Amino acid sequence: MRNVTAFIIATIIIVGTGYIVTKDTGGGKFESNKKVESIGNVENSKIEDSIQYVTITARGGYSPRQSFAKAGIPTKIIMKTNGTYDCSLALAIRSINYREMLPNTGETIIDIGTPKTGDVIQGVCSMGMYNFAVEFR
Ligand SMILES: [Cu+2]
Repeated sequence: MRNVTAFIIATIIIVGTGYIVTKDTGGGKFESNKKVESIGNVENSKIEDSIQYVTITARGGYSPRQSFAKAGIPTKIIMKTNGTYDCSLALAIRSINYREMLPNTGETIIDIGTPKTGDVIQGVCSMGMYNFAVEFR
């Protein structure tokens, strides 16, 4: 298990480096923490006890791929998996130095602090082929 984990981390680092150079061709209109015009109209967040939760499902990619949430509120991302066995489990959110393997089934809560207006949180799988972005407005 330790070897597998090391391999995945190495993959993330190698692929992640290439990703920075080549950029994303699928949805690549956004960059982390830079102001963008708009990256979609899906709102997948709820506020409970003054904390905003943004829910992203990981299975064969991330859903919704592009969504928005409110700026200025302490925010956590809930990564949901349910029988997920593809590489969307190997998640990196570079702007907060997050790199983890999600469980095959479960919910993983990631604290992203309090985003400012225009911030974009971008997650990417270890191979760089799946991604999601949440814009804070
Ligand atoms: Cu992948």
